[in-house]
Amino acid sequence: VSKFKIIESTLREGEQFANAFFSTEKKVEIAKALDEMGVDYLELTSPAASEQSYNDCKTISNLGLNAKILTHTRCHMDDAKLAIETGVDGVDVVIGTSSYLREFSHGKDMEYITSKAIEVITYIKEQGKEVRFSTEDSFRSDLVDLLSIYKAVDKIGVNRVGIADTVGCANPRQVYELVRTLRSVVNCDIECHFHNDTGCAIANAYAALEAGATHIDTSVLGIGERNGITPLGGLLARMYTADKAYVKNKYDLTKIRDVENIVADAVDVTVPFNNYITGYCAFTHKAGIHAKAILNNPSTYEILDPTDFNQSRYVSIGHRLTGWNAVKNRIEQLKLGLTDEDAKQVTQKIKELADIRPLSLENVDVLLRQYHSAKETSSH
Ligand code: HCA
Ligand code: CU
Repeated sequence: VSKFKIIESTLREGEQFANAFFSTEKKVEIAKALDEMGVDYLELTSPAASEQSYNDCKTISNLGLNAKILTHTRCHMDDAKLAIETGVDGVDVVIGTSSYLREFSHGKDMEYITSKAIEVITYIKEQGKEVRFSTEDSFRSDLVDLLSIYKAVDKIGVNRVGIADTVGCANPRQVYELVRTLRSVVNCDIECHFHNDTGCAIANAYAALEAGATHIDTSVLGIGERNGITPLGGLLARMYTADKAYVKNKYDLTKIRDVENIVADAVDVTVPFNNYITGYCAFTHKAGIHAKAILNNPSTYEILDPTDFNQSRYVSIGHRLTGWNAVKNRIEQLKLGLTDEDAKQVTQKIKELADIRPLSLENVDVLLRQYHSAKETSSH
């Protein structure tokens, strides 16, 4: 699982998010920020979508970023030609293969799809560019159809084949099985794209990697069509947990928050409270028992080390679940020099007050200081 590549699709799938409208300047800013983080590829909206989309592919290809620049097109020669004109490093080609898409979208049969795929892939390769071929709605496509088309494109030298859970219906076990099967049929790399309609987008990405996939599509904060896809931050959290050294070495994890802020701002949303790594409570510890252990050794209740992500840990103490060890720690931070017995007493006071209303850290500090000075006065 440790070796994997990220195809960052905020500038393609992310543009399909309800609120997204990216100016050229904003795209450039996002592209640079993602590049600094070290993502392997940036995927851009098809140049066939609009004139600005076409120009933006050119602009971003010319930035001289480390990340490879891809654009994402339908499986059409016209689109492929436009893509090549823009100077991108590669093209992610997609076509629908499920019966839904064949009936209600493009209306083509598998024979036609296969011959088109071969024509388009051959052309892109002849231009010296990287090419991926993916089937939209893979999990509701016929397995025999899928494997035969992937086999055909692998044989003519496609760089990657892609699996897409377009509607977010797949679960990790199904993903593992499909990728495993595909792994035994093709030699090329395998890219996976997971929508999050039913909450499996990160778990599915992980299962895909376990089964032999090599590339995962992400977007910042998971933005995309409907409720989006595998979020970049969440995938990094998952992969950090699987192989910390590899992930820390390859990606600049301290930049996640900046990238998310740029994108959140651009699409007019706030970072969710429970977001992976950057949600406001992602490193807040509350229960007295947790707080005590955290103060002794953070790993007791933290799988992610906040400092690796340039985040800080917060131990919350102004509430009824608080414990005297955490309160004592705050007393020490304030250099108030109270005894354990004092800490226990003042903790009881905090609990009494917090049963009526939650206290801010400032409220708690005032209480600790009052206790301290009351004690000083009485001892003189
Ligand atoms: C879409 C297309 C896509 C493509 C994924 C891919 C999907 O429906 O907008 O290229 O692998 O989810 O199927 O985003
Ligand atoms: Cu998608």
